[in-house]
Amino acid sequence: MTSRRDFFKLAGVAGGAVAAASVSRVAMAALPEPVIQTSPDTMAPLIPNSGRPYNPVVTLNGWTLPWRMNQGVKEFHLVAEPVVREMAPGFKAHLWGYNGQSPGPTIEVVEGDRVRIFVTNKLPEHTSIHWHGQRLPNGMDGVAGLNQPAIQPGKTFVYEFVARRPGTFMYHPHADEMTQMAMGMMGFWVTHPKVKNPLIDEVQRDFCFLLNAFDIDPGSYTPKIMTMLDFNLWSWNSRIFPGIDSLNVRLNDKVRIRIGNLTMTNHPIHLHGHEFLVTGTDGGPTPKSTRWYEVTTDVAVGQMRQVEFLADEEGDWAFHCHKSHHTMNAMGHNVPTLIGVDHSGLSKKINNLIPDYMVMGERGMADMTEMEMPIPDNTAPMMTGEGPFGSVEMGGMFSVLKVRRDQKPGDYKDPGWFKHPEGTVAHEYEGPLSEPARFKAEGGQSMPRAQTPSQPTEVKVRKPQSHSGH
Ligand SMILES: [Cu+2]
Repeated sequence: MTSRRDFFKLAGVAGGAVAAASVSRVAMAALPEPVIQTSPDTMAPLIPNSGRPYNPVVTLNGWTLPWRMNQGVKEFHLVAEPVVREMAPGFKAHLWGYNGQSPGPTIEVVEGDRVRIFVTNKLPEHTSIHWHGQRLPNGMDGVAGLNQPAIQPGKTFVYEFVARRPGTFMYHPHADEMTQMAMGMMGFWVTHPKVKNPLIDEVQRDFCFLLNAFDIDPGSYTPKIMTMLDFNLWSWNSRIFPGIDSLNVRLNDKVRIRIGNLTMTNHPIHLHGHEFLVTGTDGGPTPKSTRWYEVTTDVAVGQMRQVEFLADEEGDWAFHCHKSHHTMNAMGHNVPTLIGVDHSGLSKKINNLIPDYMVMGERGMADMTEMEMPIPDNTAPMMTGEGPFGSVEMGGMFSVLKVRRDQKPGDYKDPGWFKHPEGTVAHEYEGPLSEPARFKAEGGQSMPRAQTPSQPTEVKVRKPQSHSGH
């Protein structure tokens, strides 16, 4: 496995002229060494060492792919391959992705750059890459069968085009898409402006992540690819809360967050404590006359939204999808509760037919030991995340924007929990309670009904049982 440092040495990316000069002409003629990254941590921004300068993005729980310059062309090497992604601490999923991870690394270039991307297929089936949103020659658009032959297993294809317009883009397969995207194959692409653009402000922090979703039964490792809507893991960059890193910024930083949606439903993304402007979509920067302040923006399927705000309120601010099912993890959704049901011996029999089969125990999860395997050791609690005041009771698409006065410029380290100034935290009221004053005509109506039913009707809210219908 090649580390990023090794790659820099090999490719002369960070080493500058000295290292580049030491790379032989033979090496330069070959394709760049692929860089593999398996850590799920948010990597520091990749400061460009060659080509035009720009303020790099930070990919939540992800990283940016290093490149090499080859006679003025930025060369990248993506490897489509099976990966193991830690979706949250203690929970690993067997996905497909690029260069060791799902999603793949972020690709960052500058408007006007000529880009050459080598794509090696190490999957068991053919693939292709579509560069979602880009202006490019038709034969580079990556729809297998339509624009190019599919990339067969073991083969490497080359894509080459000029990044013609600045903005936020995505990449994903356009071959057996349903399987490959359900397995986690996708990545982010940012094209920075070449010169100062009146519609693109300079920011101090620039974050990006993809919205994606998986259907992985508790205790198993591989997503079910046929699922259309009823996913049980709603993730940002294939991570679920509390596995999603916080977005750490300095007080009064101007912050940009770029969000792409490659799930099969929309996600109203909501930020606490601040108002933001939607400054860009897949089509590029939005005209200033179309911008207004919001605290939630809906990111529809296949869309990208870029939001910007001034982080001028200190604290730990929740940042999440506003669909409450999407801030929960697996378990409990369509998993039958068998407490009180006698199924003694049943799971053992089923296990002979389906080795990975699991049922919930009749007295609780402890009965799982009947199967001579541990209770599901590869799942995430439905709602979790220990905060400074107790459980946050969230999962899925949830994170925290941490705004701190003493966060150093360019420092993305987690500053820990916010220390609230004295007297600024909601607390229990301990004084005397008076009787609530109620309306005299409580329960009455402005216009009385002509006929009164003999029995009053009372309905009970039934807790939702599945995700279907959204
Ligand atoms: Cu959502």
